[in-house]
Amino acid sequence: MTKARLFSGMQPSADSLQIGNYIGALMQWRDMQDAYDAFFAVVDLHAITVPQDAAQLRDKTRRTAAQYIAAGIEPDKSTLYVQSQVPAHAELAWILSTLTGFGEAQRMTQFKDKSQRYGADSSSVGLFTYPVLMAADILLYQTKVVPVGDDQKQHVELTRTLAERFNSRFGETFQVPDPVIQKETARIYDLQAPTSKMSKSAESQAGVLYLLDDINVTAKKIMRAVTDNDGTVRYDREAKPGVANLLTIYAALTGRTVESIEDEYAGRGYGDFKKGLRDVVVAEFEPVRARALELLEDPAELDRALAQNADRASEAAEETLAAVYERVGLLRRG
Ligand code: ATP
Ligand code: LTN
Repeated sequence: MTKARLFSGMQPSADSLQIGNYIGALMQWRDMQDAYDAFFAVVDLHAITVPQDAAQLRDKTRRTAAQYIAAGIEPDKSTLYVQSQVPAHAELAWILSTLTGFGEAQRMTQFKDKSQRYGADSSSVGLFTYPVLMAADILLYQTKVVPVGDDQKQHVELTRTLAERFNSRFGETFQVPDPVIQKETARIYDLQAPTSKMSKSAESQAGVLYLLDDINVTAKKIMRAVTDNDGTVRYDREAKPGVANLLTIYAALTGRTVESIEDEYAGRGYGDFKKGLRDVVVAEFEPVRARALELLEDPAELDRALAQNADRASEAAEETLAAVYERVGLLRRG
């Protein structure tokens, strides 16, 4: 039986991924890659919807790919590649943009958030059409399953709408994908501001646990995490967001229940709890960091693996794109 297709991606928007990307995305991708025919892209064309430095973008792209591999995404098993190396993404995005309503795109909340952050005048049309490119990513591969955080749910809904619209206008062409929304328990918050989502491009790095940080830096950030004055290790997202967040990380990395961790630290202070968490995070990160840095020492080899995977992706993508061109009525080159 052929496996169902899975697609997901991350933007190369920082030198290092953070623990939220690891728990909320990479760990799940790793677990799903056996059951699905999985495609994981480093979406550099999405990253340039906001200004990037050219040399840094290239570096961040390699670093992101190296961290995918170091976290257990296997390039021989999954198709792990760089989006811009498969031109079909941009080509399909153009066609889908002609089927997307202006108002429909305007309703996308991520655009509203980001354009507010950068100011309406310096927001590009590319930022506006970002979700259409994301739809192209997904639809090119006849994707069935799209694991994403809930912030991306609206984009996957738009993708479904565009697939259905194309299919009804031009004939059955695209698989209509289903989002697989990560559990709330996989959502990680900033250690210094535990009501804001942890983000790799956050302004302050003090509350962000980066995969590639020096282990001592990671340890310090954990020991300095914001808690409260109550002194009991208990999960209460509303009243004790700092402690709840640390418990979430602890449970996600160990596979233990929050209750068993609460029991273990009952009657002990936050210092002990943080030390325990520090040991868990350091043990998890150390090999991943070492492997990523090792991969980055040989960029030519990494580039070769990515190119091979891009060839595999192109093959699958071209099949869909040819069908699309045919149905839309673009004249084939003779
Ligand atoms: P940026 O700051 O560039 O927006 P980010 O760190 O918020 O980056 P994304 O690139 O938007 O992350 O997301 C990549 C993947 O990681 C997505 O699947 C997203 O749901 C997941 N993810 C990001 N941050 C978290 C978090 N704090 N908790 C859980 N999952 C997260
Ligand atoms: N927009 C997503 C990244 C992304 C993606 C995709 C995720 C681009 N294309 C296709 C799933 C499927 C983000 O910012 N997390």
